[in-house]
Amino acid sequence: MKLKIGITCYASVGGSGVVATELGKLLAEKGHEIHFISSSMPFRLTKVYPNIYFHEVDVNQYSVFKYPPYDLALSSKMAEVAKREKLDIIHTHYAIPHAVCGILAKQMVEHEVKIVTTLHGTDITVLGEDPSLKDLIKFGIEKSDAVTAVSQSLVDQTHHLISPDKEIETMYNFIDERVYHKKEVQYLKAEYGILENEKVVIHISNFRQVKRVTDIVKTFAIINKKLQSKLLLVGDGPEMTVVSQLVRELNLQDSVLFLGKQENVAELYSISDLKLLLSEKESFGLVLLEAMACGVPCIGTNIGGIPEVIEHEKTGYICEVGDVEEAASKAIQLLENEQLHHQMREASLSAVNHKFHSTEIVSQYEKLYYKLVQG
Ligand code: GMT
Repeated sequence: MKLKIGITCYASVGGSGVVATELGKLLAEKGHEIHFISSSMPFRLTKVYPNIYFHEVDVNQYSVFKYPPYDLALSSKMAEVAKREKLDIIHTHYAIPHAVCGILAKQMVEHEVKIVTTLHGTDITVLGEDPSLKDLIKFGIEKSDAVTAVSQSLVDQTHHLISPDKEIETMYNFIDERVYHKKEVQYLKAEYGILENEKVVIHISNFRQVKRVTDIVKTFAIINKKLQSKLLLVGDGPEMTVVSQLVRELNLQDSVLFLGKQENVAELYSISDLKLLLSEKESFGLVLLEAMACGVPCIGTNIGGIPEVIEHEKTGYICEVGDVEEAASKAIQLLENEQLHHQMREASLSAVNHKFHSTEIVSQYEKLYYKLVQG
């Protein structure tokens, strides 16, 4: 039996939107009918699929509204699509407002539609700390028919911070292996002015404070003293000014390349030797998986879901938050030892191909949907 599934996510750039869109695409490839319901077309939805539909939420700008009521417009659109298309499932990504909107929509629909909510991280670890939202998030979780979270750590944090009376299942994130793999683009090194023998360290993020990009620069400064190297900083965000100032202060302008937001990051990983993610909050760290799939070992911090993605001393290293000396020492150890680098590269590829393989994760979601629909 093929299912009709509505998916609501943040359509703009961001890990939760990426995972939701990739899930929709792979479910469509398995024959299910997918209806994206969101404010704009999910940015990864670049190809035509005959069984994927997009329903845009249009917000009424009526003058009596001080704030345009997006949440109500979304709930109403979810209900409209669910009724017309006879959806079996609405899968909402991110608790606020999506899960709550899904629950409202469910009540407006006459047939039985099941709400699945996936928690992605900041919806719990940041918004869950706001007393004005905590009970609403708890409501969204408890009233969903099933709830998943992208790491065991996020499951634990949700119970700790919100205490919902609900079972939450861990379903790891995944990537499309057809997109993320090592590509033969070594010529790019020369095009970026990187010497053949230079080691390349990469960081990709939205440059928010939680990502501690200044720690990335400080770590790289230590690496750069010991090894001929370049740092690729990919992405943009609020911390960019502070980061570029630090690069100047440390006199690293010739060794740090600011690449801004980039689409084809598999090419950039393909010329990289090491990935750094030194965040203070991170429920999973999708960028780690992207790097690992391209054969790049990672160093990350001992927080959130990162230790579930990087296996310490096997696929990379785990360091304490803020300990840039330790991160740099591990990086140097790894970059100087070709055999160790090869072992960690192979172990990373194997983790992506087994523990985090898209086929496995998508079938976990499918099983959950069938369990709900078939009772
Ligand atoms: O802060 C971000 O990186 C964006 C955020 C999002 O909503 O897309 O990412 C969260 O969800 C991703 C997909 O599940 C996870 O890989 C990120 O670790 C998580 N971010 C945080 O927990 C800070």
